[in-house]
Amino acid sequence: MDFKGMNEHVLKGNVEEVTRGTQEMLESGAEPLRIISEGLIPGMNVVGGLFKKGEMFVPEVMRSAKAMSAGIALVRPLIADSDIPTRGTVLMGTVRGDLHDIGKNLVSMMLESQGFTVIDLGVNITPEQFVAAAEKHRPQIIGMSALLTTTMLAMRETIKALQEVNLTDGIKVMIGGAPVTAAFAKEIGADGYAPDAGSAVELCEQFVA
Ligand code: B1M
Repeated sequence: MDFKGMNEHVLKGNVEEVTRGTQEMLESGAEPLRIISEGLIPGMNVVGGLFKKGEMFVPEVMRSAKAMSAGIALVRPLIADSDIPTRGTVLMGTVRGDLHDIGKNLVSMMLESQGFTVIDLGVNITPEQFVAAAEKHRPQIIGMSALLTTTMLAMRETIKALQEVNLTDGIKVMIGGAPVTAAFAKEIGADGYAPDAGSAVELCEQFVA
């Protein structure tokens, strides 16, 4: 399989073919980083664009992300961590009281596919947990997701908690989730709001530019 074929299989969410193609490429001596940058990521780039235009939907995007992840899982052990170029670290979590994680996971997968390192804290993350993790990992970006009109209020508290220990000085805060709006982001002092996974990638790219 060539890189173009691999791009197509990622786009189609073909886990088996991406796995087979990655193995085949590794056996024929292809450089692991090239498999990621030329075989896997360009396919996911197309997915991101189509999703943003409403021409691809959540289940298909998840399938493509799974296919890409299957390839990356095979290549990753062959690459020293220091060799993997990262565009920045994003600390990600669903806020306190909220258990919805499908959108957050999708955003995380899209960010990883675009070269960001994502530290996913999971769901029901308290302001204190966000602060502790930010102190430990010193990310460039903190991402918060909320799907409930009640739990989105925890975003304000989390930002306050981060501000109290001066963590918002060097770290950008991105928020998202169905009930969240750009106006709400502005009101609570977030640095940005993304309505979907594609926009979240674009926003993070702007943050680290
Ligand atoms: Co719940 N739920 N749910 N739910 N659920 C909603 C959100 C709801 C709108 C359904 C409804 O009533 N019509 C409603 C919220 C009403 C409101 O507050 N306005 C609701 C409710 C009420 C509840 C419970 C309270 C129900 C109950 O128990 N009585 C309960 C709450 C549990 C809790 O969290 N404490 C509950 C539970 C659940 C399940 C566990 C059953 C399940 C979650 C499973 C899981 O996530 N693992 C669930 C689901 C699946 C939904 C719906 C049906 C689908 C959500 C989803 O995954 N969408 C949802 C109704 C709906 O939205 N149609 C609903 C797909 C996902 C890809 O989209 O999450 O919007 P979304 O993510 C998008 C963008 O928002 C954005 O990018 C993503 C990709 O484009 N985005 C970000 C998201 N996070 C981002 C972060 C970013 C940037 C962008 O930066 C950091």
